[in-house]
Amino acid sequence: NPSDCVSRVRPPQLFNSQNFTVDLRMPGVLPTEVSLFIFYYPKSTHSVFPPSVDFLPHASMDTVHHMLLFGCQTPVSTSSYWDCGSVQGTCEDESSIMYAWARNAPPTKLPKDVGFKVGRNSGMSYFVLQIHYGDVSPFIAGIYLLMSVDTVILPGKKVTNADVACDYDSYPIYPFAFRTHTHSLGKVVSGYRIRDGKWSLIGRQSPQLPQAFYPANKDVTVRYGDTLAARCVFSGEGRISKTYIGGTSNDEMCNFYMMYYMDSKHAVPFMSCMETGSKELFRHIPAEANVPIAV
Ligand code: IYT
Ligand code: CU
Ligand code: CU
Repeated sequence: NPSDCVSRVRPPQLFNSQNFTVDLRMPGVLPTEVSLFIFYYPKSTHSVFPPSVDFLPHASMDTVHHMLLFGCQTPVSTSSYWDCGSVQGTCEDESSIMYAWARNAPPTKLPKDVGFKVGRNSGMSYFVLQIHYGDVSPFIAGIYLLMSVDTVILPGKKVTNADVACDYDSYPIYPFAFRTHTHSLGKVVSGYRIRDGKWSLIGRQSPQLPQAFYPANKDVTVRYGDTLAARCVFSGEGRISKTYIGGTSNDEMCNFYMMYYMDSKHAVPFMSCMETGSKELFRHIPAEANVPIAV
């Protein structure tokens, strides 16, 4: 189904001589799993292909797993290349596989003086080269925000914890940076992954220090079934009335941001958690989460 393909404009290539070299480069093309390239072969019926074919991969092509060359009369698209996801749209009419290159196999040479009939009148005016990429795993970054929506800080009370936790139910993420945010009453904010009851620190910082992104604990990755949790420790000292979550500087906020990367196939650019963590769960939070960071 060609409409599933993203076609990109690139001038078609015409081959006029018996011997030719095709230099296939894909500037600015992020390889998806399958890409198709089209070549028009206008020569007369009696041309044969391939006279001799070699596949010389460029350094940037080392993700290519295999390539299939089809010959046909009517390609599904006449723009010169398109990405097809898993769709194998090549030709409207019947296509013939003419050649295959595999990553770890040397190109097959046809016997001497043997070739495929191609060109005008042969039913094979077009070549469509299908490239299957092997390990295509660009990563996409995203933000996971844990925030409290219901914390109330009592005036004069030395310690109030804002606890937030959610079950993680998406594809694996790899946190690499974290940022904390409170207003003036926040003493320390910590973020954790809980797996099989074990708490692992992703990051811990004073929100009174510059609220930049700091490096996260790289060993802690997050996958389906884990729980993400954050605690903000506040002090109500100096206040004469209750402090609520809100937008002004007299209000408070409890935010733990996690910057992560994840496989682009499942990329989710933003996720958040606003659930109040249960007392029972937070009974097991490591003691460090309660230790204010001196500024
Ligand atoms: C109530 C609260 O905690 N607000 C935070 C987090 C937040 C950010 C965004 C909540 C929502 C958002 O759409 I964007 I809903 C808050 O405002 N944090 C600030 C802003 O992100 C600038 C901060 O500095 O972290
Ligand atoms: Cu393959
Ligand atoms: Cu704020």
